[in-house]
Amino acid sequence: MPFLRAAGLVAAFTLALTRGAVATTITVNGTADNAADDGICTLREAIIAANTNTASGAMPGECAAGQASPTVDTIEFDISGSGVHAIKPASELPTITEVVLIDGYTQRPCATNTEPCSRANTLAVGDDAELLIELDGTSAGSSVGLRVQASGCTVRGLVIDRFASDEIFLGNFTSNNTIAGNFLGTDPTGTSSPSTSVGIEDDFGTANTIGGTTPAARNVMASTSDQIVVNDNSGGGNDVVQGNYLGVNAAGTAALPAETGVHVVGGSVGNAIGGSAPGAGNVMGNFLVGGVYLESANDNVVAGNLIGTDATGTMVLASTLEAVRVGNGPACADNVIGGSAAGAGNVITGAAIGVDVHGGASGTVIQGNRIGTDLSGTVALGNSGCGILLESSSGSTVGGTGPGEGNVIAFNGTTGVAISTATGSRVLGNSIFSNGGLGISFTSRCDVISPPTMNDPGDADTGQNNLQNFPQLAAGIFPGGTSIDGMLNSTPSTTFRVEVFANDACDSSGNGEGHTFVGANSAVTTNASGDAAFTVNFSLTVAAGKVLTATATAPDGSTSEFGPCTATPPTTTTTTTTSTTATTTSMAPTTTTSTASTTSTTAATTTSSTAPPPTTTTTATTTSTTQPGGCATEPVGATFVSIDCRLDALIAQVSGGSALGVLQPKLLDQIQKAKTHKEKAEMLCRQASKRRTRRALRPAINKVGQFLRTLASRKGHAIPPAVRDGLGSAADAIRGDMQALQRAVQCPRDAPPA
Ligand SMILES: [Ca+2]
Ligand SMILES: [Ca+2]
Ligand SMILES: [Ca+2]
Repeated sequence: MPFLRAAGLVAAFTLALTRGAVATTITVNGTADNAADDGICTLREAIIAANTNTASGAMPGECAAGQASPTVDTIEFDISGSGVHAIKPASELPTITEVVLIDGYTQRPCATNTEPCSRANTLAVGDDAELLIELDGTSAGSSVGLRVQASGCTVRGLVIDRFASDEIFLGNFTSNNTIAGNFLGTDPTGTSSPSTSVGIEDDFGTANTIGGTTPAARNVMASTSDQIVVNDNSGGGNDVVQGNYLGVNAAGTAALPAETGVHVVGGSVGNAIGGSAPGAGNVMGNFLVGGVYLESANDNVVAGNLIGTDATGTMVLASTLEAVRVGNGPACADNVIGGSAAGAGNVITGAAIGVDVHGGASGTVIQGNRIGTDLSGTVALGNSGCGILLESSSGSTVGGTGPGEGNVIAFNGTTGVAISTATGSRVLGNSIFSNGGLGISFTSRCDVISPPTMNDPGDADTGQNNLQNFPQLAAGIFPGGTSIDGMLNSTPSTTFRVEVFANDACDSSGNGEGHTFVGANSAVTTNASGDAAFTVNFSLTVAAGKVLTATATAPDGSTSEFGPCTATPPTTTTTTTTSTTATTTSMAPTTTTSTASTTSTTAATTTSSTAPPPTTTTTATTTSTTQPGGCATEPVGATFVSIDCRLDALIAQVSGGSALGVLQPKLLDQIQKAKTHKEKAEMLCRQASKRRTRRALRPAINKVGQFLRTLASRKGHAIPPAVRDGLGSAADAIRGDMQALQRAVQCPRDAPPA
């Protein structure tokens, strides 16, 4: 039965019928590799018979003569005996030069199935194909398994392994070939890989199909090299790679070796790696360099794939540097990772960096993916470092403003979207949450959590995304509703897009992530001083209790980091602090000098019936000040929680402090650095390193000291006294509590989980 799925083959077959030619079936009936008139039709003889349209000999059992192209000859198998039959060529088999269908599924009988006992996969998840013909390259020298130098061919139902060069090579200017339903580089059961070579090299081919959307079309492939190389520097392309299992066993449950899943090189254009249709996605369970590596390749689409997981997309199998790599070479433009259509998003995990765009890549579009989660977007499958790293590249788009364009970027170890040296990188409409560090960060480091990049007045600074300033939302607890006001200071007389996101809680950095996109204002225009007051109206009602964050995007596409969270409302998880006088409920800034007995115990729950943990009590003379807004209800004391909240409030005050004049950026920088050092100390405490925590608190205390000295300086006296005193007393109280904490801290008890 000819294999009719490939359009080119249908055309050839139809043409053959109209000419009245009868397609020849050439039946291989032995595993030998010779060519002799001995009554055995070997695979070597069969390929020659199909190529030359000449019988291999006169004796019964020899290969029949093929028909001239475009008639499609069929090579079938009927080798006596049960089980897997290994054909071990002693040298490379003849190059296939005329259209042919090689069908391993014709072999019979076998032990486990009724006839036809060799059969294609029937499973949507996993692969139960029964393959009984193995081409084993052990004795073939530096050979290719099957070299195809014809168009419209189909190779299916074979195991091809252990060839030194490629298992299958699709030669120059071939087209419309289909390689489907094979195990390449694996053993016949698809449970291990004995191979070290490229699985399929598609060299300058056009419109070749590797796999397909049906279960029967799936190839299972593994080896220590690239699985599929699409190399089209002579203008080929438009190849389709779908439904395959790459670097994963046939069951789809365990990693097998792979250097890359699919490696597209040489200016190859318009290839589809997966797709949005059911069954189109490939599973790339494991890879050393990348599940997909687009190198000097343009206009390719990578969609619907499970990259780094098992075949269910719920378990991480890979553990490598990059899951998707885009870049290198002179041209790597306009590639699309994911897409807005249903089913177009990829699951991307199992790496230190989910997607790495680098090497001068331009116009890369990353949309609709799950980067660090399963397909539902809720189960944590985080990459160990960044979700996305945008290195030397330009004009990338992460997410978008249309339906389905946003990515979920969550549970990654450090930064959600790291922008290293890239310019004009849009990050819009995504759901970014529960990453270890910032949601968006101007950083080149994916191995560490980087601190927020501070705004500069007028935003004249340069760097990745021009170090775009972030917006500042109205301070205080968001009361719930459908809009919020804010301020942006950036390039004068320029129109920005401000996006607002709702979150359950503030990121530990204070500059949040963005869980749920709630609204945008694309007409935020700065005045000649670079200032713009804005209102963002939401597309939905946001409940009280959410904290909000915002980004700004410049006309060239450069998106900022997330700005500071609005203040966090009081939570039911209380922080207990014994304090004699420091707790006040006034909303107005008040200063109370007291001898506060502070303790380092935290996070006692009201329902606990066990005795509280032993506390270390220290007595410190501090000047405690309640903060306006969000910290009004926070207990004041020497705890990370309290200090964090009060630092946030102070940062908010300084950020919006037009009365601070020329000192504003300096003061902001000092207090933000204090916060950054505090974060580091808190993180170290969380890691139970008390000694390092205490040491890390020192620069935090020093920065607050610098802040106080700046306020007290000659220039500081230009600040209205009420403002200066308010800031000074708040900072002094924070410093006192930091010092108390430094003396008495207990780790990790004093640092609740981030
Ligand atoms: Ca023979
Ligand atoms: Ca022929
Ligand atoms: Ca800036």
